Amino acid sequence: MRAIAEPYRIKMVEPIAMTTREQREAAIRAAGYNTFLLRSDDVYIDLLTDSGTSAMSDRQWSAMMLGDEAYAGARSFDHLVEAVREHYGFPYVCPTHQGRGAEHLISKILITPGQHVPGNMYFTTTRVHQELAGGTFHDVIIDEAHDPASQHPFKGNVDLAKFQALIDEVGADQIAYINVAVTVNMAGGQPVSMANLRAVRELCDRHGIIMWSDATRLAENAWFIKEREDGYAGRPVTEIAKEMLSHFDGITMSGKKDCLVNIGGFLAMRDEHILTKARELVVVYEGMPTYGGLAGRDLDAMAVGLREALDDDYLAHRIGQVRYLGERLRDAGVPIVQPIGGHAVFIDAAAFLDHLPQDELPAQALAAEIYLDSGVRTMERGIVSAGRDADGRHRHPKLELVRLTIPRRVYTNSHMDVVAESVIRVFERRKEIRGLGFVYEPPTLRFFTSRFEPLPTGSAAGEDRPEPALAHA
Ligand code: P61
Repeated sequence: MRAIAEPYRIKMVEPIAMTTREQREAAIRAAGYNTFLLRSDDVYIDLLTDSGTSAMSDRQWSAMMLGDEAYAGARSFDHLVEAVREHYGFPYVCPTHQGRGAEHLISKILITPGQHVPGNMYFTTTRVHQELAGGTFHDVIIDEAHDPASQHPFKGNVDLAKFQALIDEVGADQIAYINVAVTVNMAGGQPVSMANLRAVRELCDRHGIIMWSDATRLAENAWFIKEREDGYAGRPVTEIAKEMLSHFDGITMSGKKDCLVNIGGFLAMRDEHILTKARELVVVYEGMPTYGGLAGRDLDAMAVGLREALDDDYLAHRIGQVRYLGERLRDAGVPIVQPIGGHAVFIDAAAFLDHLPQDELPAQALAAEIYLDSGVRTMERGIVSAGRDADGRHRHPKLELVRLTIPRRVYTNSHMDVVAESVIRVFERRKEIRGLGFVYEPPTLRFFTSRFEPLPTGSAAGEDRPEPALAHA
């Protein structure tokens, strides 16, 4: 196979600082062992998220200079609408400050309290907004998605039998809509196949159910369809993406991912009534319907980035870079979620730290340990992220993961080498790693701001182990 180099050259650089082990020890202690609470200045390679961390192109920066900052009716809005119509195929757009702004609006619009919302695995902000609107989330993803070792090529697929069972149980009129994420973040950046989207559409049509999408990483999903699904190999991603989106009634979008911008999001849809309701709400929560909490320049940057993210050469490198890191880890025996996903490599922390029970927060502990080793910042995606159920008990997700998230167009494969070496080093001395306990826990989205402390030495599973000190508000 031929090497794939970055399909861009570097015109501006941002120096990053190296830190000493001593500095990192002080920094992680001050952050309560939560990588979200580290200062960016204390981080060497930042793989916390691919959200809002993309490098923009020269074309995006020049579009920003032409942004129209009129309070109402700005032409920057028209540019976004044109791009969405051309590439996503939706006639109507309502901008929001970021993805969760769009999730907030659509949850309020489509959910009547008491209704149910199936989806292909939960996402933190998505589920919170569904619950705040009075809905109940149901996971209808295929079982393979919960198994880190399963090699299923489309682990994001909806399990049609689970979806049908929910319809039979609660009745189609009690289902507000189905939310299909492309790709599925919490499953490891796993894609949904075109065949599955077609089948879900059929089921929705049969029962009169709205089919919505969290299209945050739609370009990456389209790339996987091109690579893995029969009949799509020779086709441009622009075509595949448009076909994917043709199955949906509308989408919520976090532009911070596959629109290659640092801030922004939107709702896009076919139904004028939903647009009218979105406009009524957006003026309350975000801003005028033509800017939705963004500056005109942000809308212009998003319109350009939306197109760039659908470029085949860009995606070949993007997905290739994530795979490069994943394969280095896998070849060294580090347990990771397979197949390697679109935006991140996910370490199976339960297998990596198999001496720690889930209640000792293995993924949180591993993220802290990787930071200590090299200054590489990663993110917990396990029991801490899953939060508590309605009865106040910890949810115990099947996946206990650490996410190494690759920002778009930011790092080179030399950075990936440094990351791989660090994780492998930590893996070699994994038995020394201790668990963590909560010392502060907020009531919602706790992973962002919780604080932890190391559990005492010798508190390994099976021994006399103190309960983590919980301070649930
Ligand atoms: C991330 F730790 N993702 O992956 P907003 N849908 C999907 C997302 O991935 C997503 C949003 C909606 C982030 C940022 C983040 O628990 C966390 O523009 C599939 O961030 O509002 C965001 O879009 C929301 C990190 C969000 C988290 C929630 O890093």
